Amino acid sequence: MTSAVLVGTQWGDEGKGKICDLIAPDFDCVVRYQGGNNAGHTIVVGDKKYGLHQVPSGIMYPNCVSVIGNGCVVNPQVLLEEIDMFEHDGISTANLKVSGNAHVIMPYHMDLDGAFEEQLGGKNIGTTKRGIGPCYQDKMARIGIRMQDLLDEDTFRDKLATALDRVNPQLEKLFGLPTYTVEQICETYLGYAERLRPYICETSLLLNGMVEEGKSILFEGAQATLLDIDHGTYPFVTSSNCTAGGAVTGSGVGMKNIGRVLGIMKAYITRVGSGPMPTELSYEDEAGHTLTEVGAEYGVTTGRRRRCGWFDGVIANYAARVNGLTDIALTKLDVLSEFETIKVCVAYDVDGERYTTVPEHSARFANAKPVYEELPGWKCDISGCRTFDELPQNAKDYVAYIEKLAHTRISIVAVGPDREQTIMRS
Ligand code: 2SA
Ligand code: GDP
Ligand code: MG
Repeated sequence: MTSAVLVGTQWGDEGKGKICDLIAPDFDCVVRYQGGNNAGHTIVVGDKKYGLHQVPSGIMYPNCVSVIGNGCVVNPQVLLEEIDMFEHDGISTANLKVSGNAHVIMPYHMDLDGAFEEQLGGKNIGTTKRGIGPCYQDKMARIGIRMQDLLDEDTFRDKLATALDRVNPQLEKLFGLPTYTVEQICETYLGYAERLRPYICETSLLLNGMVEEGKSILFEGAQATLLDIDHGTYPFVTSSNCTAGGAVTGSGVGMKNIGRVLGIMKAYITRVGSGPMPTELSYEDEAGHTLTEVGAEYGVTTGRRRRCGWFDGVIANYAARVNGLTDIALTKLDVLSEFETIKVCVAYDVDGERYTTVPEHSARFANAKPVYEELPGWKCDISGCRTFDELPQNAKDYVAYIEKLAHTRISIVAVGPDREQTIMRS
C-alpha cells in the first residue's frame, strides 16, 4: 500500500474521521500533520461514537502507529483526557507518539483567542476558541513552547518566562485580563509533562524509519482546503496548512514517499464560523433545514450549528487543483435521499461575470452568486447499499456528475456513519 494523504475538500466536517478509521487498517501508521483540538473527527464503532480532537483516527487499531506530527498544536489536558478515555475503553495508546516539535497550547492562548474574537466584533472569524490561532502565532513569532520543552523543567521555565514577557502585557494592557506567572503554569503543566513523557519522541525519524522498512503512512488532515491559511477563504480560515502540502512540512516525511491524495467531499456542503459560502441556505429554508437536521450538522467540538448548502462544484474543482487529488471519497450521499430534486452549483455569477474557478480576489468571492443545475433525486433509502450497482440510477448519475465537476474519480461512497455503510469502488 502506497502512503496517502487524506484531506478535507470543503470547509471541514466532510467525514474525514469515518473514512480515516475505515482505511487505516490498510496502513501501518496514521499521522495528524496540522491543527489541534479545534478538530472534531467522528468515528462510529458499533453503538459507540467517539469525537476525536487530538488523537489520530487510526487509534482503534492496535497494530497501527498513531502520530501527532510536528505541524500540530497540542492541548496537553485534552490529549490526556482522550488517552484516558481510550485506555478506559480498552483501546491501547501504547502506539501513540507525539512530536517533540509540536507546539503546546497554553492557557493564555485560549484567553487571547476569545479576546481577539471579541475585539474583531462583527468581523470575527468564529473560531473554536481553543487557542489555535494564538498558539500558531507564537510559533511563527518564535516564542512558542514545544512538547520537547516540557521534558526539561529548567528549559520549560526559561521559555515560559520569555513567552510571558510578551504575552502578559497584551493580556493586561490590551484586554484587561489576568496575567500568568511561571509558577502558576508550572503547577499544572509539569504534571502533564510527566504523564506525556513516554509518548514524546522525534516522530520525523520514526516515520522515515518506517518508510525505509517499506511501511505505509496515512496522513490525516484536519479542518479543510477552504480553511487553509494560504488557500482558504482568508481571513476566515484556521491558522495552519490543511491542504495536502501540509502533510510534508507537518510530518517531516519527503513528498516522494506519497502516492495518493484522497479528498473527502460531502455530497452537499457545510461551514462553521464566519466567512463567505456561496451556496448557503438559510436554516429557515426547507432544504437548509433538512440538510442540517437529517445530516445532524452540529459541531463536534463546540456544538455549534453548521451552515448548510447545496454541493459547490466550483469549490470541488478548486480543491482537486490545490491538493492534487488522485481520488475522492464522497460522503453523506444518504442525506440527499430526502429530496425530490437536488441542486448543484456549477459556476458563480459575480456582478454579471461567470466564474467556473474560485475568484482570486476575496471581495469577488464574497459576492459570488451560485449558478445551479438541478438533478432529479432518488427518494429512497440508500443507507443499506454496499455496492455501486445497488444504488438507484439517479444516485449513480449524481456521483458521475460530481466526478465531472471535480475532474477526479470517486473511489469511495459513504451512505451512513457506520464503517460498513460504505461502497468501495474497484
Ligand atoms: P480555529 O479555532 O482558529 O481553528 O477557527 C478558525 C476557523 O476554522 C474553523 N474550524 C472548523 N470548521 C469545521 N470543523 C471544525 N472542527 C469542529 C467540528 C468544529 C466545531 O468538527 O465540528 O465543533 O465547531 C473546525 N475547527 C476550526 C472555525 O469554525 C473557524 O471558521
Ligand atoms: P470530520 O471532521 O471531517 O471528521 O467530520 P465530523 O465527524 O465533524 O462530521 C461528520 C459527521 O457525519 C459525523 O457525525 C459522522 O459520523 C457522520 N458521517 C460520516 N459519513 C457519513 C455518511 O456517509 N452518512 C451519514 N449520514 N453520516 C456520516
Ligand atoms: Mg469535524
